[in-house]
Amino acid sequence: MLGRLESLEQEGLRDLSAAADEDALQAWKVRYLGRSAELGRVLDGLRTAPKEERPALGKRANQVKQAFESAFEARQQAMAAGRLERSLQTERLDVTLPGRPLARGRLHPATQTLRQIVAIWAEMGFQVYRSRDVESDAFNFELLNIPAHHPARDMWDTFYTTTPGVVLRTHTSPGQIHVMRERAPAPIRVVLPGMCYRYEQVSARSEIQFNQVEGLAVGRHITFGDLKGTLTAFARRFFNPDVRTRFRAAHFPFTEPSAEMDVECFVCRGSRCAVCKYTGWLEVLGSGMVHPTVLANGGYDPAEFSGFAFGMGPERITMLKHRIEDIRAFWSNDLRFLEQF
Ligand code: FA5
Repeated sequence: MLGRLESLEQEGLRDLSAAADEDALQAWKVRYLGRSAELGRVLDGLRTAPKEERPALGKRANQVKQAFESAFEARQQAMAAGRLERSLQTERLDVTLPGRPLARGRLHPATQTLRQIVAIWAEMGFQVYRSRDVESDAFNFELLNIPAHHPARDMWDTFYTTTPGVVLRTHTSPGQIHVMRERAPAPIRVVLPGMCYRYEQVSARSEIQFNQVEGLAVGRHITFGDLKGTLTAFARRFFNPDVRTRFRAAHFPFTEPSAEMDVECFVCRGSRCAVCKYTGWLEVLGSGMVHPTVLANGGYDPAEFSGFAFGMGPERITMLKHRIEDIRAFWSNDLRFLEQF
């Protein structure tokens, strides 16, 4: 029996070194260390062996078992190390290769300007108020002191809808009436950003769809001086701290008096160039003191209340700031243009 143990050990170790893969290794384990393995039967047979041979036989059988177990473990580890080494070779990853850059989205230049404008007004205590793009003729015109057939309607070429009396707003000014009716008789300081639509010939300066930022302040003692001071403070924050402004008389039916604000041309600093059309000034916005009729339409008594309003176009301001010559670039979706911002 001792002889059989010797040959079993040699056979087992030889078979183990011939096991080429994980399946073969497991089959080997079942065969040499499993429940019905020959070694187990030898150990079971010890009971029937002559008494004086039993200690030596038992000792040898245990040695063979331990030899099998440690050889199995070593073989298993070697196989795992081999697998790892192979996968490191075949699935090699070069961590020094430069990554692929992610394409990052960005805000449209008009949106960037719109947000910048709104942020400055918010800092100056003006709340942001949104009103609808689709308006009634009453809000877009009549309540703003522009009755039907009034010649001033020519200033706003309108997209009419198939529903009589419903239009796409031509400016953000109808928002003034909405805010006043909601807040009267409390004081108001709001800005109203939003898209406007005009049935116009598209040109380098004019689009049929563009943004405006409306502003409205209503209170008991608001003067034209407040209008000038507030709009100049805005221009200083938006353009540069020592920009010069000028107010030119203008006409809007919903403000009286009305004025357009120009800023000193920041290309030539007032010394006249092609950007400012050799005037030294750039037009930035329309403004004025809220007309008494409009105050009354909004629910404020014009004998007690006064206010100022203004409207500016972020696309035109962006054009001035970045010297963009054609407004059509904003909506033509040309990435070469958009990616510059
Ligand atoms: C108005 O629309 C008045 N509602 C502004 C106003 C509000 C005056 C409150 C007084 C009190 P105007 O038509 O000038 O005014 O337009 C105001 C601004 O919108 C212009 O200065 C310009 O920046 C922009 N804008 C007007 N038409 C276009 C257009 N077709 N394309 C791009 N921007 C335009």
